[in-house]
Amino acid sequence: MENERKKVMLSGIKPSGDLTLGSYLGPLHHWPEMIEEYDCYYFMADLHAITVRQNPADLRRRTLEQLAQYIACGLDPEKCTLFIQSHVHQHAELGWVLNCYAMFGELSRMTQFKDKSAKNADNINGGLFTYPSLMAADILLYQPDFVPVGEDQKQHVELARNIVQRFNGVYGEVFRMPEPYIPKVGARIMSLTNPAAKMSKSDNGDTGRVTLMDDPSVIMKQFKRAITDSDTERCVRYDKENKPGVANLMTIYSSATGKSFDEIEKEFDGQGYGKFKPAVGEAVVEMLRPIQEEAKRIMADKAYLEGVYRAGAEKAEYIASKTLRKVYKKVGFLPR
Ligand code: AQP
Repeated sequence: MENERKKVMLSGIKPSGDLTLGSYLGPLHHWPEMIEEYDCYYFMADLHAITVRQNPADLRRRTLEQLAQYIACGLDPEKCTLFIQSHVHQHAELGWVLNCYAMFGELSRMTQFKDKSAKNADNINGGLFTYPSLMAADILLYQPDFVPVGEDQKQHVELARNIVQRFNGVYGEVFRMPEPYIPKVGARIMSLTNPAAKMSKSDNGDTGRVTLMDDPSVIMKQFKRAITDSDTERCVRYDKENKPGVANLMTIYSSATGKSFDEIEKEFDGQGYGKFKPAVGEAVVEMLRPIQEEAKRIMADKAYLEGVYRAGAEKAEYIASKTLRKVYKKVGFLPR
């Protein structure tokens, strides 16, 4: 019965680069707590990753590592559905159908398309342009109630909602209307060398990245050379506008230790950045240590990982195929 149905939630990350501190403190960190309350689907968005050229061997490696890291971060495969997007062919199929219900003008307005086109001027492919239709398919196949998204993906969820309205308007209640869910504490982590830009998995020009599996010595080095600001007061104070580098470090430190900005300001009062930056590095090292150990242990057990992604794909496909069957029927495809 409808009122007994556990609310459904879904999210994915592209294996387009090694997961970063941004991937963790943004979405991933908050996923495990959702498992208790929601029926959660978490996937490796490999279909999306190829909108930018990938080295095939690296993509395969990262997809598996990402799965191991999801589990190490607390996503228990017994309690949620973990799968690889390309294993569930309904994503690509519904993506095509929804392309026919997404308007050129809408797709042209997507800021991610504009950003990625600027960054990949030699490869502005159709996939980059129609990415939001595939993302709408990812979402709508599972009829979720909520989609946890970063601020920068909100526009894509809005587009998915437009598609639902358009499609349901023609064919009746085929898709559930998904609500974007922006976790309040889901911090947006900026590059350590350019606090105006998001810390990204795959921006090769960005040297301000910390990945989930970086060695403690690398993490410490990255934080020691993090950009702060050039003002003379050199005090640890949260001022996103005028001290974005310091604000970013405070956000990271706060997420890693649970301390409030007030507490952090007091802790480093009168101490300058020389003490603060290594303290942030140490907090991150300690936060990541158990995840790294667990991810390495899981990664060594390939048979276990294969079992997880096979079972996940089967479970996901069961739901996805139901939605796709309904869609095919509604649009008028003759059953085989
Ligand atoms: N630095 C970040 N801080 C907070 N949240 C972040 N996310 C990504 N980077 C940060 C959030 O992670 C979710 C999934 O990301 P994605 O891989 O699907 O897409 P993305 O936003 O394009 O991530 P990247 O790291 O920038 O990948 P590349 O370099 O390949 O483009 C999203 O909800 C995102 O907000």
